[in-house]
Amino acid sequence: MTSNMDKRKFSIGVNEIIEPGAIQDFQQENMQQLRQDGITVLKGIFDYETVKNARDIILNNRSLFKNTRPTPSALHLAGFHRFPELESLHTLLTCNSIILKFLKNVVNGRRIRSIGLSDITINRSQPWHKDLLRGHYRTYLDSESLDWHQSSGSVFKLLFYLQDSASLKVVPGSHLFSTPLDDDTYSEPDENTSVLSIGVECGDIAIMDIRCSHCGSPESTYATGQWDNNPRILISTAMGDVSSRLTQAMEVGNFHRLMDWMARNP
Ligand SMILES: O=C(O)CCC(=O)C(=O)O
Ligand SMILES: [Fe+2]
Repeated sequence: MTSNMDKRKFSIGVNEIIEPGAIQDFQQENMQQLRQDGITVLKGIFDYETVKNARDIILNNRSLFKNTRPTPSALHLAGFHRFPELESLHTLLTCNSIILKFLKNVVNGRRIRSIGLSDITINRSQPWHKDLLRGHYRTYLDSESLDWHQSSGSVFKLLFYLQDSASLKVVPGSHLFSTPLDDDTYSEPDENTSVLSIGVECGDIAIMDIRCSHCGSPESTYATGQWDNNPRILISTAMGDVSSRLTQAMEVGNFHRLMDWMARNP
């Protein structure tokens, strides 16, 4: 881990250090950003010990992961919440009171739940895409479930980087551009599109509308072996409004995609 991270002091749960009224403001600003750009960052949700512990658990269970990229140190486990060794890392996100309170506000007070779309990646590159079901799986999303005009959104990705990171790039507002899901090239920005780089410090949680176009690091970042000994780790999962058609459609389609991922990576 970076020395920068070692030096950081956390006094978080945010609840303990911010007045109740101020929490509202903090969430209000994040909520507006999520609606407008399709992404926001909740600062300092987890402390250093929690991040360090999560890294240790993941690195001690590397045998559960699959190498699905050219770089030998690149590892991925789809549906990690199903493994007892890693399940506590899922509930860390899905049961966190600040994250839950925020998401509940975003969906106008309705109940939210996770949908089975969870991943842990280690040193793994990620080209431009949306987290919606794409390619062959896009047929699970019909016009009733996927509404590009609904600014508030109903399914969100929670991204927990286990080190300071600036790998994530998004096209702000792209959650509201109707985009074909046949092929990820439609999600790539052209030279006239502005791209936002999302910097996070370890302990922060990025919350992204799953309709938002985004990418992570290129393969070249990891190919040199520079991160072999101090790997870059990302935990993510998705949560959605229980009453939303998109929540249901994503859950069904992702289940089939996950079964295919397992068949490809026995
Ligand atoms: O590697 C990154 O920063 C992006 C990861 C990503 O696309 C995702 O978790 O959905
Ligand atoms: Fe993604």
